[in-house]
Amino acid sequence: PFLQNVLNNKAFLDAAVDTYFIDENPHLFKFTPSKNRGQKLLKYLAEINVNGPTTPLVTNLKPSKVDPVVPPIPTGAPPVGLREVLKKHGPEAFAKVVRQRNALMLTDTTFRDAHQSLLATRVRTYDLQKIAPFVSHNFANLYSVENWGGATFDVAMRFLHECPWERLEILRKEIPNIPFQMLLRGANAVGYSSFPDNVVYKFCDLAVKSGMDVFRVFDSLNYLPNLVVGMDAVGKAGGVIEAAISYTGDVSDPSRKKYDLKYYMNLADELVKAGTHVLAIKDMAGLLRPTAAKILVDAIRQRHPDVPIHVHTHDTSGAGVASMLECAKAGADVVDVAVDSMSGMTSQPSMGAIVASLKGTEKETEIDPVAISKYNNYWELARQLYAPFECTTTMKSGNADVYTHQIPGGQYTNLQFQAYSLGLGHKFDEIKKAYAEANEACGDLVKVTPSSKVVGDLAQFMVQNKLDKNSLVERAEELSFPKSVIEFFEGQLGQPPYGFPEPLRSRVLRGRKGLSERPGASAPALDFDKLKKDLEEKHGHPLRDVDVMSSAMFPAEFDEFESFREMYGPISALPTRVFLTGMEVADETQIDIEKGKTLAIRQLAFGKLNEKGEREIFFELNGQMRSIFVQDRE
Ligand code: 3PY
Ligand code: ZN
Repeated sequence: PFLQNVLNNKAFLDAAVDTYFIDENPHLFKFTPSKNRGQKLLKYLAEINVNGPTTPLVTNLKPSKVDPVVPPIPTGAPPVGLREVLKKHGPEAFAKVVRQRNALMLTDTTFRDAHQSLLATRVRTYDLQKIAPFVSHNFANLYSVENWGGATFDVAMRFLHECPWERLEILRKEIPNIPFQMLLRGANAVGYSSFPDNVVYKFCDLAVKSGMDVFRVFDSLNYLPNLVVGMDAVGKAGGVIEAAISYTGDVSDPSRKKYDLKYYMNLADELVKAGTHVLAIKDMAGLLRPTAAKILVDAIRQRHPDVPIHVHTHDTSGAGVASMLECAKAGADVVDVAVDSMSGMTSQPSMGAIVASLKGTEKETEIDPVAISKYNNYWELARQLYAPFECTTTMKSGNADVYTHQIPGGQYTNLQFQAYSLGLGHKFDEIKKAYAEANEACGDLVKVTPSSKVVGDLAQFMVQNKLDKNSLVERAEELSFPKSVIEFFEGQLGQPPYGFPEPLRSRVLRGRKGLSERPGASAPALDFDKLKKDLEEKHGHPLRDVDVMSSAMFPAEFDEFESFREMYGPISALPTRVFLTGMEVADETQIDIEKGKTLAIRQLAFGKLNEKGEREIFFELNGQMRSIFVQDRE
């Protein structure tokens, strides 16, 4: 850069300079320090080579050697999408347009919930960015692309060593036309417990500024005060409020006393009254059978004719497509789907199947099946890169048991995997039964992050201690319960709709008084300026507000992410196979670290262990030989 700057300078070229040139043109001599990114990446690759993946791989399957192929993308601007209405006329106008459409609209969850449910949330920005322009050009009629929130936020930092905000910003550039959607855990934002209110408000504000549009706001107990904090924060930030009814039980079963139609109608009324722009039914475990879907959507449609209804489900039982078709018939405006090769089982129902099923009907979607097929091919191959995280190593099919145990999609694959990896695969059935009993012991809860963890932890505790729901209550005073269970009974998650079960609560609390109001209400506001100053001091460079927000929610994870990036450079630019499992001798890879700057890396050799317990790994970096010493921790 130095020579280019100088040699292009007119005064210099005209030789009209003397020794004052340097004094008069100091800007020409300011160099950006070499960031040494190539060397850092080599260090990362050498580290994996010697000591194995830095990201824990869940199974021993290897990433496929075949790279996903991006279908051709037209040049020029993508077609206008629904986002234009939102940006020009605001959320109310957006909701009106959605409600007026005849076609069933779709949200594509492939970028978020599908891989959260099937691949342990591990899909990287790298692979999302590549296919994003295709989505922008071919699916401009989508209601939204769900690509953020839920578990993606912390998993990005924790396991992928990438910044969640950068993901959002990058995708926004690639997809300017389609609304983006995220999952907001109410007063927990994208965390696992309540934050001070000012954190939730600022989070939503930054999210909108970074490109987020539609916020599905839920609470794991359907606790209205928690929901309202999230809704209000979204509204103030200028986002679309999509308040969610988290669905459990079975409204088609008249013998059930809890979570009946009256319960849901009442909640729907409250959410509409609190100003939701769109009403979501969030069926996180896939419990909404087709008959129940019809009853519930019908009833809400009648009562709130002007409010768009958006339904989310998981296909765990295999009845997801059937349920979504019933929703469409009953007057839902939008349903969630995932591209075929990322759909089914604990993920969302298939986009291709729903589009095909509605062809020629009143609700025919405006999505092109040929484009779906191309999109599907990309994901079929991309999914194979994430083979180490495949839920299908243990889960081979859908399973209608879900109607009994009610375990949400992502948690089901986690629990099943845990059981298998402990050699307890044959006991998984017992864990599912315990989950159902633990749920009853807690008073029959809505189960979704984080209440699902309470029930899951209690289930495992019951299996370990050979307890059923009766002996659990009998022995409660002497048991040392998991932390999440104690916090639930303390009221740290909020108040469950049918109250806390007694005498279990008193026995768990042992004389302490639980909270009876919103947990975040009493939390002191967070001082962002101070946090920013402290963090900049700690990490030795300026930070953005979004970084400070990441730290506000996940302090330890943010610190680790920062140090990791400092040490290993732009690893988010590595192709996924290389990122996960590194290179082998003679492998070559091209890495675009910024526009117009590519590094070519070839691994040359893997050295013997020296007397210091290190190995020397040899690479070629843009034609030059480099070597890295790594301590072998074996
Ligand atoms: C999450 O909170 O991450 C969920 O996906 C809940 O369904
Ligand atoms: Zn979900």
